[in-house]
Amino acid sequence: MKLYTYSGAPNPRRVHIYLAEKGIEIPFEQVDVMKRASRTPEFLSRVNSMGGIPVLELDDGSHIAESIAICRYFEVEQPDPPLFGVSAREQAIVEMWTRRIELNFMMPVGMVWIHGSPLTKGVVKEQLPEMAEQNQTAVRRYFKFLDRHLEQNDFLAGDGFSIADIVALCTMDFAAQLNGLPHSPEQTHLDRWYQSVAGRPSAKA
Ligand SMILES: N[C@@H](CCC(=O)N[C@@H](CS)C(=O)NCC(=O)O)C(=O)O
Repeated sequence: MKLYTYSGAPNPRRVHIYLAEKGIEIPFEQVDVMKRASRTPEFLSRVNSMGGIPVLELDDGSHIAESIAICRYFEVEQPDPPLFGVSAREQAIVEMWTRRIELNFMMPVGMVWIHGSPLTKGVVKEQLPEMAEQNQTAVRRYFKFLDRHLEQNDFLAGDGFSIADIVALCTMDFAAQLNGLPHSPEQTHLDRWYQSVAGRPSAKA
């Protein structure tokens, strides 16, 4: 078993944090996505037909792509501590927040990265600056939404730390560190949550 990953990339980082929370150690292999190493004919045909990382390679030679699918694999293999909820209600709430963060938060940050970053200029076919601007606005709006939600909740899905917090933390750091979009410390509820999750030992994974 091994994980194809790339240090500093937000989607593989979800898996690294998740594994650290579980205390699971597996070997990994770096794939330089900035050099399009996950888009070679060999990688596309043998590892992930969609291109991109993370990808988990199992001992039988099969591959699982998508960060959340990889974490779900380990959740079944090692349920404790639970990071996808336990009861039907908890699992649904965790799923709800994970999907919200991926679709309404990570997606616009990704659009800012693709259309507004000098680092992706040579990699994407065409950058559309107005696309970057629109999505910057969407990200800033989402910070406000999260701040309001976290006024009433310790963690995104309620009382307990979950995969939804991991996805949101990776998105926040990606927004701030690579896209110049930090949250405001005046968003005190979001900031309290951020300091709490970023301060966990797993966040250094
Ligand atoms: N939805 C996927 C997204 C994977 C993804 O976009 N990975 C990025 C790195 S953060 C990547 O590999 N980009 C390079 C490429 O797609 O060629 C997941 O959650 O794993």
